[in-house]
Amino acid sequence: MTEHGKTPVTVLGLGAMGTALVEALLAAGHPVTAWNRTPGRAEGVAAKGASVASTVSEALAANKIVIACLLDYDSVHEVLDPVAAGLEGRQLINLTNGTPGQAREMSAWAGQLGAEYLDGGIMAIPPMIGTPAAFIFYSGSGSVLAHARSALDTFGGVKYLGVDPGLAPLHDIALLSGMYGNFMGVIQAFALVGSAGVKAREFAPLLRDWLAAMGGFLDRAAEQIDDGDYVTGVVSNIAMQAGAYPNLLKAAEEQGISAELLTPLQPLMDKRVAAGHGAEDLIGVIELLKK
Ligand code: FVH
Repeated sequence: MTEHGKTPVTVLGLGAMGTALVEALLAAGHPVTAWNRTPGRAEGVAAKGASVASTVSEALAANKIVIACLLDYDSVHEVLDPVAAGLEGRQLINLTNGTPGQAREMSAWAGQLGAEYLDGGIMAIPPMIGTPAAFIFYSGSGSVLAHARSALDTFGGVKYLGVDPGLAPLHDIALLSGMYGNFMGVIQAFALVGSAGVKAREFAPLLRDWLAAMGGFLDRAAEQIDDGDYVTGVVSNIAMQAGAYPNLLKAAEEQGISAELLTPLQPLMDKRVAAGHGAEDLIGVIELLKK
């Protein structure tokens, strides 16, 4: 810690996100040592006060807290494997997007090298870093979180999920799954009305209001899942929905639009109905996803 109570941090990776993280740290007064594979990308943060390490070893030696924000876990290993001994005594915080399995593997690997490990899933795009809209899921070593807390607070909200390092990427990927599912429906809706010459700008308010109204189903779905009861109080059962859903596919075909974003749901609905669950809510399909 500096005489001003600021925690010094090393950041590996100066892509769009790594740069935003460094800028947030610098703005809050934390000394930063940064390293990037392509040295030219460090010029911007150097001008703002970061020390630039010319090698990964130098970056690791500079500070106890080491944040990695690289493209993927393979690139983290590519960067750290050749200098693995330098991780001894370090607190590695990996904010690179990955899977729960990758996070658990990296935690075990870091542990064998004498490093503590905290994984993180960033729920923000680079311009959101440092604003109240950003938050990051963390899981793994609670003592790393405690030690690095003032630095991590500069990025946005901190949501700690427990000691299993896989929990942060699990929650990250779950939120992204919800987001991409939403995107798929939105893309399909715009394509469909667009095929009839309706301007996207004209249609957007209708879609926004409709999705906001439908968003209310989420808490009810959570109750049904936790209670394992997909029948009580059902208004629009899956048998009815499975019967109407082909119209979404046919309408796309009629309009000359691909229905490939929508097609996977139909066989799941049909399967659930065929298994005698036609009186249930659509959410019962979740049972078919469990392997
Ligand atoms: N940007 C976003 O909107 C999302 C928001 C949520 C979190 N993601 C994840 O954050 C990680 C970094 O993303 P990024 O936006 O910084 O990505 P890029 O701008 O493409 O920068 C990639 C950095 O990784 C370095 N790199 C790639 N491969 C290697 C390698 N084999 N060895 C060493 N470094 C490597 C790259 O270096 P360079 O190309 O400049 O030399 C950049 O520093 C990511 O997991 C997102 O999923 C971002």
